[in-house]
Amino acid sequence: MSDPRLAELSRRLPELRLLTAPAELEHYGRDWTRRWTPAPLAIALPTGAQEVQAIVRWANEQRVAIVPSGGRTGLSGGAVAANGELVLSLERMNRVLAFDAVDRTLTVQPGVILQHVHEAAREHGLVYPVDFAARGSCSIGGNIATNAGGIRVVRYGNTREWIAGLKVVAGNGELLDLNRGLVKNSSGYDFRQLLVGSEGTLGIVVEATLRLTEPPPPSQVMLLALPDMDALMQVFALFRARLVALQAFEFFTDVALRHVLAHGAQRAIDGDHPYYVVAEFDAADERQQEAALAAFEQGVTEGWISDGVIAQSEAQAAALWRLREGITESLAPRRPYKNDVSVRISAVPAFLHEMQALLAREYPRAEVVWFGHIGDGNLHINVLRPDELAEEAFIAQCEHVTALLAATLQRHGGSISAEHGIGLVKRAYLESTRSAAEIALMRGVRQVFDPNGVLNPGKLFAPD
Ligand code: 2HG
Ligand code: ZN
Repeated sequence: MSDPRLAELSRRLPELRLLTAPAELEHYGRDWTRRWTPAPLAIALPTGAQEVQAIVRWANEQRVAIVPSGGRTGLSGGAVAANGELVLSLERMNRVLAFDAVDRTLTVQPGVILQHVHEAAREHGLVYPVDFAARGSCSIGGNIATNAGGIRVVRYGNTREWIAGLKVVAGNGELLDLNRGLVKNSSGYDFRQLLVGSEGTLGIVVEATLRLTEPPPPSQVMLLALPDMDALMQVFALFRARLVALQAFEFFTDVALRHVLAHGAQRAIDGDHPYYVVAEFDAADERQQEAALAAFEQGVTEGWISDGVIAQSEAQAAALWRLREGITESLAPRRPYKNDVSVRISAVPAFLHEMQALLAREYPRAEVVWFGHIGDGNLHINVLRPDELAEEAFIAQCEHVTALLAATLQRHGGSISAEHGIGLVKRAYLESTRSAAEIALMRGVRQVFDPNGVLNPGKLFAPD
């Protein structure tokens, strides 16, 4: 190790795996944003909490910044290391540690892939219900750091709802055991919840105890074609009122459909329709199935639904889901500029109209793809760079539009980040969602947890 700081780290932790080869720095230094050039100092791959603690203590002494790193599927630059940071990858801390049948909890290390959490829960006849398209590569630690949402929030809420306890190495090197799986704990500030969504700026999760629940009853998946934007929330209200229980209510536009079909998905409804919805709902018995059909027919009669199909098998259900879940991957080669915004569900119709007008005016040439978790008030906007525009000019244009979008969101009481986090991408717009007083308190909290600012500096808010 030619760098004396790394030599000192190796001296203290001779067993610690450290990587410094250029290909590894490149690989671990970026997430899915692909906007920054990775330039970490090195990659550390600890195998346990004590090693993480020793690394954080070393970082405080040597004043080296740490970027905690999971599956790096983030879309906000939260795991980017572009300034000589040590990437602390949790991928070797990937064991399921314990299941407790009485508490109905699963205790895992932070590097466990979400899909493995799902599988481990299922082995015990239960489910961990937070789910989204990156399940095969994102890690539970990253999910916690961003309070990940996904496709079943309508029914189950965000990651935060499912965290019974966390072990965390704070920025000052202390190991904290937060909430210990307690259902009731009225003993002051809940640091466990403070850590959820803190984007690696307060502490590093070294163990998580997750709540599990009963598997949902058998469900059905429906794809609907809608004639206009207003129909989205009309159908949502109808389905929520008439169906026994919605598990998911997702939407995408004809533009999104075009991309996902070009990427290999199968068309399920003929004709041109501007909006589509994938809905999944409990359909345990005939009564529930009939209720769904009746809701569908009412939507058709009202003129809110133009066409629809119900999956007749698991394979068909998966094919319908692919139309929604495949969108991000189908756009990835174009490296879209992304917004991930939310408003209260009741504010969606008014916000959508303003947003549509704004995007049409500001992006006369760029292709704009909308989709997302409309049932949670969460919209994803992916803007594709027109060929004639250079990357830098394109980003500048998108930043300008994002500032306008942030102002629109502020008027509607919304958020500039619904579920992807602020990271590097959205830190300039934090003030549109959080007040100056809140941000001052956030900075104060960070100062207490991480007095030397070694954890993920520059993410969430600009360095002091
Ligand atoms: C999704 O809902 C993800 O599919 C990704 O949150 C959204 O690519 C995006 O903008
Ligand atoms: Zn999403």
